[in-house]
Amino acid sequence: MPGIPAPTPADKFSFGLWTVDWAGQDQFGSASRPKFDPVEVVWNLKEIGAWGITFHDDDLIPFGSTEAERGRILARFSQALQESGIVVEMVTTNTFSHPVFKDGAFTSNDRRVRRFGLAKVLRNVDLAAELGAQTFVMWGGREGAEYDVAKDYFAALSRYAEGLDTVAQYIKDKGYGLRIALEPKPNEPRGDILLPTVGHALAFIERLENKDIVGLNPEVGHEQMACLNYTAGIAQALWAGKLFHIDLNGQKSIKFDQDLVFGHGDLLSAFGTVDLLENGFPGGGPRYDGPRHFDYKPSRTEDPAQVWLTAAANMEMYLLLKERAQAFRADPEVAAAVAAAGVTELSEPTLAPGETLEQFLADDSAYRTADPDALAKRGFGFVRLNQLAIEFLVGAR
Ligand code: GLT
Ligand code: MN
Ligand code: MN
Repeated sequence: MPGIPAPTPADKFSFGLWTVDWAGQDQFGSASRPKFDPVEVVWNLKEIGAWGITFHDDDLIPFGSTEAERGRILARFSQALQESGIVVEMVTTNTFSHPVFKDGAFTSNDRRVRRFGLAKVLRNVDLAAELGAQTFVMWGGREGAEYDVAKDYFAALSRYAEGLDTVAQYIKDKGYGLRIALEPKPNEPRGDILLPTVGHALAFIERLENKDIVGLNPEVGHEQMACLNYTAGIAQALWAGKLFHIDLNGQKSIKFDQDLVFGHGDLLSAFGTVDLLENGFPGGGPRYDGPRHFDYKPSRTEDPAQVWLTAAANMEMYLLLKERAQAFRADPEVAAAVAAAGVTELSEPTLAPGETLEQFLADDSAYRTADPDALAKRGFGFVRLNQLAIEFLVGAR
């Protein structure tokens, strides 16, 4: 077995400032450790082999800071970025913490709040562009409702689209090289959140005027909270040309958002995710080459020094799974099992090259003389193939 892999900047691992800097406050308890200085976070990330950092406006510049304070904080932070070589690949806006956003930002029933939220986001777009980010994530955690009678869902979706199109138009007008990535989540903090899953968000994007620069930032735990398959979700986003960014973490089944270390939830699913990200679709197709971004929370039980071990654990999990997924795909026995299972046969179009619908209907062998009972006799061997994957995953091969 290979040893513990060490991350390098080429792996493009990035972390949210709000992840390693989470002080452990939750619904039932106060902070269990102090917050770090953002400059210290930059240097610690550098130290453990990360490549990038991401943040919400308010993570770095406390809500309500004066212009002078904002300038001082940004100058200091930018200097640390420059000296360390850590890049800001993504920026996002906090439209969920301040009570003004208790009924959402873009979809609040209060129009004044919607205008405030939109202005806060546009201001942050400028900052994202200034720092050279490529992706602008929008997680609408407060865009939702607890009570169906309290929200006009048609109007809410219309206002959501209006807000997003306005931001996207602003990005285009300014000539910024940014793309918006929507982050779905089914619930928490709202009882129900709009755009709850990858599928809902993909369908919503199609209705936007500026859909060309709007895609997705799916998070492992958020799909799993909805009992969905993350790998299948990002696969569909890739198929649609909309996988702009990813949030990797761990979640154990349908419960509150756990934000565990990547791979510390459903390990087999994490293997499938890394296999797709690193090896692509078995029959070829679009690839994801963006940042491997971790959106997890160092458990409340960990002390400040242990926080960095938890951050390193995300990267280690990814690299271990990458090595295992590559070994799996390189194995001749696996290749034979993949072929026997028909996995690669699925890439072959159902109609022959140039075959017309008329010719197809005239082909008796397709239906009239076909023997479905004989076709049904084929065993696919999916279980054997999955067992092989697990043998690689646990290091038995
Ligand atoms: C918040 C949320 C995350 C999102 C962040 C981006 S904020 O921590 O739980 O999933 O990615 O806004
Ligand atoms: Mn989460
Ligand atoms: Mn996230």
